[in-house]
Amino acid sequence: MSGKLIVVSNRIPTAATPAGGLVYALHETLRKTGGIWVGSDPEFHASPSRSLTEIGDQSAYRRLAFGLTELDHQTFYLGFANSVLWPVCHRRGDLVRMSRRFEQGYRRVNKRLAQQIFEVAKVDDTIWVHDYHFFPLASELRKLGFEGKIGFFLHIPFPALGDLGALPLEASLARWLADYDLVGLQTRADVARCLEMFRSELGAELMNDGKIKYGDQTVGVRSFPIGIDVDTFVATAKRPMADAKLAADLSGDIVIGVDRLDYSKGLPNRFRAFGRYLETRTDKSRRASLLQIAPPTREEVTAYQDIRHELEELAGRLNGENAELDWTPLRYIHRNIDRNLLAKLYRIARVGLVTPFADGMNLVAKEYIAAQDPNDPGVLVLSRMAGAAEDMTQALLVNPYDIEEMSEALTQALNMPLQERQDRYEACMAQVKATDVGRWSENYLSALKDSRRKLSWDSFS
Ligand code: GDG
Repeated sequence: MSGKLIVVSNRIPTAATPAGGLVYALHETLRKTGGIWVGSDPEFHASPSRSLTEIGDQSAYRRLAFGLTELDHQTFYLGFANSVLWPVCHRRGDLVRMSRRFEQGYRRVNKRLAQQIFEVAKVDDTIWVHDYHFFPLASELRKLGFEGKIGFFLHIPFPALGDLGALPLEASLARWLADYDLVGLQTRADVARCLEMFRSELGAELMNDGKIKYGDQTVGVRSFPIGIDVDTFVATAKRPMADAKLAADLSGDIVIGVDRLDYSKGLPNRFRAFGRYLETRTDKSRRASLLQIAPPTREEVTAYQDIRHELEELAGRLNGENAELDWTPLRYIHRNIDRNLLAKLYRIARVGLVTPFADGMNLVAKEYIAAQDPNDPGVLVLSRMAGAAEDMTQALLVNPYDIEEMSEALTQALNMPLQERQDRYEACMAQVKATDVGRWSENYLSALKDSRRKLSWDSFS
């Protein structure tokens, strides 16, 4: 890469070495390449300045923050990004909330951010834009005259053609994405949907090398399945739990679920399936318990308040009906748990239960596998609708709408012989290693480097 790398994501990490998969991977990438990370920092929300604000005293790369006004927060972030785009991409058109103000806010923030980035970008710089908050960013940068490379990576599912109808007419994903050099998606199924959109909405032509041709330009569309920082996670999970009392309290058959409390994650059906498992188990003396960690997210959006209430009611009922004086079948924790502890909890759990209705990839599935003891691994029960299921086919794949099937999968997982558990674990672990997040960012950036947006004349002959 000749110029510098500029990474754009919704939130910018404020800690010197950020914890957590994606953020950590981008940090590592920038640490090696140098460059700039641009993202929003709530500290600057009250009084956003016109230009980006330098934060921290990073040596390897710079961090530049943008602020959002309260109106931006309501319309761009809670509104268009999380009450229109998120539900559309997760096949929940029924949860879309429409408002012209949302759309205006989304455009305003993207336009302003493009201007702010344009002030610091040089033509040989490479800009890597992350996620649905910033679909129009390349279009806005091109309008300002930026001709350098701009890549996009979508972390969530690419919507089906039919679902795109729920977007306002002027919000054309096809036109927005056509201004990038490379559109990276999580799965091959996402790529197929994206190509179909380009073909049908822009009449774009699919070329032999997987690119699309639109006017005199081309756009690469490829899948780059994201993963985790495998070595660090394996090492963390292996270390013994410091709290001996906690370790003792967690003995027995633990089934674990870890998800932001989001309606896309299928939590109510997971609770129902666990309840069904408890009802149908033949050995009533066996006391499996479900440990569900579900930290809050986007609490100002009504749909998130609704899912929280639904889950609290289900949790109360499940424990009311099944608990014994000395046994609580469901432990539901609506708080953030420390990442090191999380790794160890995965390791002691006999089953990892990952049952979203729709999910770009789902890193929890990969974390659960990476945390297992290869000599005595637990079993991953994974929704077919998660991006992770495209390659992790040796997990116990389930339909997240089918309570009975999930309950049967739990029974199968809790009774699975060691050899089968090891075979499945090894197959899944091979996939987890193949998609290590360090390689993911290298692969993406090398594909972006090789991409070429403008068609040269000889391509027309
Ligand atoms: C989006 C896409 C895609 C969760 N609770 C706690 C906690 N977590 C961590 C997990 C995991 C991460 O959050 C969640 O990642 P997922 O991939 O499962 O889901 P999303 O947040 O929806 O992420 C998704 C991803 O982007 C990456 O491209 O895979 O499809 O929706 O790392 O461990 N971490 C800690 N405490 C918690 O309580 N420390």
